[in-house]
Amino acid sequence: MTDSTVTSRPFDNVLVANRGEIALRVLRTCHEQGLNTVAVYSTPDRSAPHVRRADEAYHIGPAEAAQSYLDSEAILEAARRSGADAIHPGYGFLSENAAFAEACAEAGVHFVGPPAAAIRAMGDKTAARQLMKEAGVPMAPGTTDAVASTEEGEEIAEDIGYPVLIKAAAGGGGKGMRIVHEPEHFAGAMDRAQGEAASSFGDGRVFIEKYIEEPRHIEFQILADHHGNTVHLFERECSIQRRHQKVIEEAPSSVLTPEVRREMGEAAVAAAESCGYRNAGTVEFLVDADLNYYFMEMNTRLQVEHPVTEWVTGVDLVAEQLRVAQGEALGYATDDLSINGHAMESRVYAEDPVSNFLPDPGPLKRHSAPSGVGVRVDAGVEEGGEVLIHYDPMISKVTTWGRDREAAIDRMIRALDEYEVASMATTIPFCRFAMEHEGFRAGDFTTHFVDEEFDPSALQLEDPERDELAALAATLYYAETQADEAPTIAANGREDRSPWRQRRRP
Ligand code: MV4
Repeated sequence: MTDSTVTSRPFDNVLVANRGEIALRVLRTCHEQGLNTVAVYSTPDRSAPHVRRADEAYHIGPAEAAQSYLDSEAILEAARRSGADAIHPGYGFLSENAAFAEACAEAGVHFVGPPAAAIRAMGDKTAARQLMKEAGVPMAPGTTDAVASTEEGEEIAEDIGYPVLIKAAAGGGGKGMRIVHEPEHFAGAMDRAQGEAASSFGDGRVFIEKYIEEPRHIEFQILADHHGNTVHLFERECSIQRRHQKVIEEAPSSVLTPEVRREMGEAAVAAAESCGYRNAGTVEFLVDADLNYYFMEMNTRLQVEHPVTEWVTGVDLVAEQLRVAQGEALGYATDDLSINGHAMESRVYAEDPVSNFLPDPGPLKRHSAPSGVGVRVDAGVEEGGEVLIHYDPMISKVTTWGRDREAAIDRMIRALDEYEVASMATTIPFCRFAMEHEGFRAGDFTTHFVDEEFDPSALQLEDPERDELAALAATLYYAETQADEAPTIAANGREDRSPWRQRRRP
């Protein structure tokens, strides 16, 4: 059954409404498909790699995202001037903005993503839970409607049993969420949750869920075409998070049994079909120690961590998004796919793990990314470039593939050790800490890993100032001597060829 809405008209000119690594990622697949590409850029991004890499580029406004990458009019104007017949939103910015998806349709430009209705349905967490209930998708016990009063909320919490979570209906990603352990704290928590929801989302509605203790975050990649085919591409484990920001992801999860994987995959497909989903999306679940799984949210966009799924399935998710948006059928089912090996991803943020992951944006004086067999780096900045204060401080994503989880982890350690970044602190030492952490290596961890297992003092990093000096000294050193002298021998006996590496002292 083909959607009446879709008109199968191939693209030849795609505008990428984003910046950084995801813009480059989408441009690469477009160029591989011989498509003409259009970039948009804010003033400080004038000489950014994505601008140079696109066939043409349009300035859309000043640094502030609201006047540039979030300005749908400016982006649609660029589409009109470039004759773009499709817009790929990437992730973040306008990627989950239903009004933008509609504005694209009105402008006769394909929005490479789901229908506006699906974005809206999954954007409202109570509407999403209502649909999951009808679709029989397991959820944490709780309400599917907003709670009308504190009294009603207290009754429901009694029924569910403490601890409970009060969540914002318009929320997501942890914003507007309150854990309540005792009845006497409920009323206060409800007030604060409603207040925060109203201020953050302009919608003070909240709902209640049973609090799942020590959960893991496991999500399923979905692809749905306009011909009634919805498939899943297995799961990603994303439990290593700090303040609801993922730092390390992997595929597959080390804890799912084939049976639970099959069940969760079917639940994810049912979740997508329940809202008429099309294109690429992700269904997030919480999984407890007994492998009970509960629908949490559905992300209606391509995810940052999509490369780990690409590694283990061999599927280019952006290519599939473009094929689906051009009206093509997927042409395969989940059973035609299989998980090959294991993939790991480390997010390299310009953040200082020693000082509570404080952002550390600024000029990137030294940037030499690792490569080699089984290593992929999606970087959005380059040496001599800058990590701008206006946007997410992600420098790159390092993904490694191994025939099994241990091989992928050991390859990640090699890659992180090879990575040279100077003039700012990064999350590389934290990712290295995790890769060596006994519990992580054993696959025994939850969403509480960072809070419970990570103590910054364990890193004992070289101080950045000394690093800076070392980097400049090394630049001069190599310039003068071209490294023909014998290298210095570090404390662990290993040749310390370059002081740039932000590794932990042994
Ligand atoms: C939960 C939960 C426990 N029980 N819901 C956090 C953000 C949003 N994705 C939902 N989140 C949670 N919802 C119930 N019923 C725990 C979290 C949670 C969490 C989830 C995934 C990954 C990291 C997390 C960190 C804190 C809380």
